[in-house]
Amino acid sequence: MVRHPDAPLTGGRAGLRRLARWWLAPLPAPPAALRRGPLRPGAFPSPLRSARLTSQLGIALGVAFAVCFLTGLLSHLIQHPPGWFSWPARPVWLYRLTQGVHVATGLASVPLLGVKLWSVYPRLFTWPPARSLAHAAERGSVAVLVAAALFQVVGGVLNISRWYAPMPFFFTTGHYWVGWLAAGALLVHIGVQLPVVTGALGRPAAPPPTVPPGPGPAGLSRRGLLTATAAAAGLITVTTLGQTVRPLSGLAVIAPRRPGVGPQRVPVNKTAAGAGVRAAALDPSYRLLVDGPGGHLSLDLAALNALPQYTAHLPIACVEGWSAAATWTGVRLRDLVTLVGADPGRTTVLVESLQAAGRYRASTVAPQLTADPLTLIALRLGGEPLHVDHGYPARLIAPNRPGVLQTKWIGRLTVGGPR
Ligand SMILES: Nc1nc2c(c(=O)[nH]1)N[C@H]1C(S)=C(S)[C@@H](COP(=O)(O)O)O[C@H]1N2
Ligand SMILES: [Mo]
Repeated sequence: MVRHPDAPLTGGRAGLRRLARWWLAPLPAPPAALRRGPLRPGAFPSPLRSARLTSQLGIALGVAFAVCFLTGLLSHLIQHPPGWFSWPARPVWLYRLTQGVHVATGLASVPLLGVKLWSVYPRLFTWPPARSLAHAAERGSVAVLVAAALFQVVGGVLNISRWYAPMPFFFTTGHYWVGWLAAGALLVHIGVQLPVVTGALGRPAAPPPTVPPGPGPAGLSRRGLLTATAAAAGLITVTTLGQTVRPLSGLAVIAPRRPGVGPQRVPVNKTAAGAGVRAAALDPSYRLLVDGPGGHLSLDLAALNALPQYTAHLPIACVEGWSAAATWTGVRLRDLVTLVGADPGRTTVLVESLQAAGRYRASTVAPQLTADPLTLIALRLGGEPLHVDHGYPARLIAPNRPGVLQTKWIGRLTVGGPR
């Protein structure tokens, strides 16, 4: 289409230009009488704050958040697998590693986020609060990022401390969706701040500020602050890794679980009493029901013990970041599946607990894991019958599987059950 040279700019481009002008137009100045307290000029004199410090902390925090987000997303996919996703059964310790890294990077973010927020919080009192609508929107996106980051870190710490009272919502769902919110807000933030970061890190560090004469302690240097922050992040990581890595267990002073502490030297998340299954689990008339396309079995403990027994050395790897390896003995799931006339490599198994209610009373085993020789209906732990808190009379233990899916106190197996 040929436009007449004298025709006025109409439609699309002119409209966009008008929109941009409106968006970037200076807003009226707020009354100067409001400039008191933290809003007055020079309210935050610390010479430690600089674009360079904030940039360095931001990069460290960005890396920690990215690793934490990706490992968290992985954990979500493993627990709620969409059709395109499959999680391998080997190496048996992979989930232990990825979830340990998720919790460790989340905890390392606590001091990083604290110091980062300290380095920028004077900007809360920026004057004027909004120069333009674009500036206001940018500040709004930072508010979303800060709120989401705090929600994730505080919620995560409350969850691994098993202190659910301050969270009147289901933690896992909230943590998952706010994780996406934080990731999106972080991308916007990086996009907006990238020029500032490259500028601040591209030029040499500013010379140390000249200290005004007079008494007063020598201030902390930027390097000193960064070292202290890194040391705090490292210390938190080491002291929580101790809840998984046996040689570090003596250091696990802030971790809620320790390897080797618990019945049969394995930690417990939910006890039999807590799940309300103690009586049913200890009932001598216990039977494991197995329903399949070719038959139904009702097996008492003697019958289960009479089947071929296998031993596997597999970890319990809790989503809360602790994990413990143990030696389990019992019946292969695939043997039971074969007994009720199904092909283990082609069928899912719904594993249901004697526990009447609760989110983790049931789990589904995918075909690949059903056929795996290491997937056991365990009857023993470390050679002894399972402690009731570990799932006596029978519990599921499968390789490279999150702890929440290692169902305890099994009452029924439905072969070919819903995925
Ligand atoms: N029936 C049932 N099984 C369950 C749970 C539960 O609450 N109910 N908790 C799960 C969780 S969260 C973990 S981490 C493991 C822990 O197993 P352990 O207590 O033997 O260490 O059990 C899993 N099996
Ligand atoms: Mo767990």
